[in-house]
Amino acid sequence: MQSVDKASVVKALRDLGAYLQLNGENAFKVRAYDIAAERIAGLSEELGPLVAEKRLTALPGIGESIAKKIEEFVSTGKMETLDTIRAQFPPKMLELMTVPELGPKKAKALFDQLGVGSLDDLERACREQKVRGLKGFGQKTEEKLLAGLEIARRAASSGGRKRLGDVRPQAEALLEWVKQAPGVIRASLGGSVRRQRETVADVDLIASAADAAPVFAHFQKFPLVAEVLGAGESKSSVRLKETDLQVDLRVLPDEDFASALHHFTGSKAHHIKLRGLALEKGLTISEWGVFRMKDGAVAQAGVARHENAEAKLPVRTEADLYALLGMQEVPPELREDWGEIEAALEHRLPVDLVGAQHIRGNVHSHTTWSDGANSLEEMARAAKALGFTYFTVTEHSQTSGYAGGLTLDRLKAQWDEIDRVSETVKGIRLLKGIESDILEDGRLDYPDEVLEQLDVVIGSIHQRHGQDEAQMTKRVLAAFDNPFLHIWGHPTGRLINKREPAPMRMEEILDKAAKKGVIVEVNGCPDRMDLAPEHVRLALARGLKLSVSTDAHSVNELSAHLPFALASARKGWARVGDVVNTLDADGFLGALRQR
Ligand code: DGT
Ligand code: CA
Ligand code: ZN
Repeated sequence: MQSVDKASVVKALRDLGAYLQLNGENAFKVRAYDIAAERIAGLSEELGPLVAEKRLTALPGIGESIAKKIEEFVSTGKMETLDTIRAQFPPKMLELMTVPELGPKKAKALFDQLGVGSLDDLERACREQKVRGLKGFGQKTEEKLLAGLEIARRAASSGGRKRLGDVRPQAEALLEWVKQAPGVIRASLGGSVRRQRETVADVDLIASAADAAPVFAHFQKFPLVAEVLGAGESKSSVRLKETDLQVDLRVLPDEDFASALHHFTGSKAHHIKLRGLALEKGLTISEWGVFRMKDGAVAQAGVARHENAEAKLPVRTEADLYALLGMQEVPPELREDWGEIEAALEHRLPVDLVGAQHIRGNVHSHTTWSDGANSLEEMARAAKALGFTYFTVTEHSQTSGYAGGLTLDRLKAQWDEIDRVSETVKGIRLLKGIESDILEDGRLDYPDEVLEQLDVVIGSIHQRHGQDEAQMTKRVLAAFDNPFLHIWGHPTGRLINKREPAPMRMEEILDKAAKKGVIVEVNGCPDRMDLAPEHVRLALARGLKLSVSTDAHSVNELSAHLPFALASARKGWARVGDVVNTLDADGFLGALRQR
């Protein structure tokens, strides 16, 4: 007998189910393979003896015919039915099934009519606009498939973690939906989304109501639900269309809401440390609430046991929970066990983390002068409507020709336009800026006498990301020697789930930024969120100032990007005073010139 592990049996069954689906096999038959796969995956005993003793069919969900196939696979390492059906398709055919919005029928149609047999094929067919011509597809489907394709690729390259920027809009829409459910008293997002992690595996929602059933019924009717994955007494899970996101909703009586919200917000590391502390104080914390333990129970176990719990303590809010431990309330973004528990015990957690209400000016934005979608006037009016008191235009510089970078002549023509728009749009101050490339050797993209005339100079790396750590570090350090550089833009150049941060000796670079008075950007483009929180902390530890920037390329991004910059900054413990664009325009310009 071959030794075949459970995981390969599970995969064989799942693959066979998927191929049968492609071939239009009926849903019950397909589902039977999925059920069998799940059953095997969840087995606590070894597969070998089960097969040898012909006990497979005794497992619920495994019938005669599937049992035979498993036996064949375990004893020969092959499953003939699977091999036969697999041979009918290109080797990467099943990749296609990971694209949200692409069901088996559509996948089969694409294969039959266009020969699409992999993600790459699909991308090509969409880009060449061949898909829209097929019966039942159309231009909209083609666009959705392209978007879904990117999600599938990212998921494959990131172990299934999705970018916060892709997830949050749906998560928030679903929260609003749940708040409308009958009987809901309180509801909140939890988990990594609430903690503003840059990537998330799934979404956690917590709600309180006297009766959970009608809340779950409403939840499952959310228009974007693709599939209901499970429904228990206190938890229901769904998978959403477009993003392929899983969402877990928990519904509890209102008196348990705060402790459940706290539990399902995490992080796990934060909880582990907190629970240890609680035990020392004779308390146990769990998803069920906070309990005082019977006398002597602490010494006895070191492990919390329910039978040792005496009284459940009232926890109306998360602040109550922290107060029971003699601590400051820890904001969700900070709950990562990055030192926040120690700080909260000593009451030295920052109470003035930067928030949207503190941001007075928009920094870093593009218009149709380079690669933006809206005119300068439209951007200025939108920024004003959002309550910004100043707006910095920072187009790309000449080397970034691909992004409409401004030649010297165009830059000067743009200054005239800025003056003209300043005349027509009153009540917001327009600042003349540039996002200059940091060239390969660290020079900026215009001569000093031009840079000198600008209000705001951001220096960013856009090309040659592939330099090694030594070259990249040298390049950035050299850029800081230019006295006209004010802000270091999207410092690491990473694109979340797409491009790794450029290799560089960050601490050495931040040391020099501190010495030279260079301000570090926290870029709010959801692909970037750059600096990341851990680097924000390193910067703040050196007394550096931050610019919380939108990098808006359209009117919409002026408001849509700010929360992501704030998320990264807050998660890195940034306070109001650490951020230069919480100052008014004169204060901001003054801060840039302290170097
Ligand atoms: P994710 O989903 O990987 O992006 O990150 P989270 O933090 O949302 O993790 P998730 O969804 O697995 O669980 C949500 C929260 O539930 C987590 O942050 C803390 C709590 N939790 C889950 N599993 C455990 C556990 O084994 N022990 C403790 N203490 N808490 C847990
Ligand atoms: Ca989660
Ligand atoms: Zn840029």
